[in-house]
Amino acid sequence: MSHLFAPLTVKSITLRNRIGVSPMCQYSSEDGVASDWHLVHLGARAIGGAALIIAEATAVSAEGRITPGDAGIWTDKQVEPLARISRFLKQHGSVAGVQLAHAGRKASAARPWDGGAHLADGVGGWTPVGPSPIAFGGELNKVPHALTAAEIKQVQADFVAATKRSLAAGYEWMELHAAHGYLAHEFLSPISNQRTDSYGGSFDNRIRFLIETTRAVRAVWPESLPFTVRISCSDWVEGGWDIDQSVELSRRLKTEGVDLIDCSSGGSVPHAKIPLGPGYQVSFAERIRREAGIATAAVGLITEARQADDIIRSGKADLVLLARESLRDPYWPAHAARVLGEAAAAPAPRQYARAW
Ligand code: 536
Repeated sequence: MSHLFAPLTVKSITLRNRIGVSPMCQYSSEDGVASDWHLVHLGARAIGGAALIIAEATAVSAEGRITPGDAGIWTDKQVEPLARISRFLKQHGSVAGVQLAHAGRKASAARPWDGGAHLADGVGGWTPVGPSPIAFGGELNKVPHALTAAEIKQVQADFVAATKRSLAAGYEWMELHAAHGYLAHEFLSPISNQRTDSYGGSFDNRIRFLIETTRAVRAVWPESLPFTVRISCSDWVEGGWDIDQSVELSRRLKTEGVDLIDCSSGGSVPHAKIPLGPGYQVSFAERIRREAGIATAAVGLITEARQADDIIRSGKADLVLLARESLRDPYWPAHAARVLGEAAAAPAPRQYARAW
């Protein structure tokens, strides 16, 4: 028996295997409302056999969007189109996950196919917010408004309201986005957080925003459903956030009722030297799993069935998340099952049975 196709139970939810689709922005919403694109894109990956499908970064407020095309969950009209998608995913055996996000100082950007640079006010852009008035740099050169303590509370209230809507939309797996240089990560990293109040400076202060947000969201998200956090385990820059801090943060998050840490990296600075290569972030998932005693997901350049199976088999992570490989091959789980000699572990939908 492969390990990749062993079920995984987290709280009341059982995943049919260890393969998840990582959240990937589609920049294809209008006013944050999901479209038929999202149904087909995510639905295809449920048919392809993934156990968990985490929808793209979904903004808790309009100003928390990376681009005007981002998904959102700040108003009730956004719920039903998402509910339609989660019903479909569930019908086809997948668990529907949501990734709640606020882009912080990286907000107000053009879609990647429109160049990705910050949009000026008045031509679709707005003033982004962050812990400190420090621009990300490069093409994202807008100086963010530094959130006041009262504004921080409002953002956290937005996360709580978004969590209630996520439940109404039928999601059964929660991921808070605290990675990739977006708002929560901006508080964690000394590169973007130079506050002198209780949200900046010491490690305890820099993690305060995420810990408080986790606590507030956990209080309204059912105890019986999986609650997870994605972090960037390293900024890959001297003096930035790093894996040692990530291990300690993961221990604290565990005591807040977090069930799993999704271990990514990068995003704090435009020109980090990232040692890209197969499974380049897996060692972060391994360390956090071992040293913080919490379940982890591994993500990043995982493309081969045996590679994924080895990650699970050797206890480096509990779950693998595929991103770009899942775009190239929506049927990756079915193909991986065949490679591992377990075709029956990823059965075809009955409509496709004669082709499988
Ligand atoms: C990958 N990306 C992540 C995005 C959108 C753009 C691309 C997201 O989380 N919404 C990424 C990986 C590492 C660092 C930065 C960005």
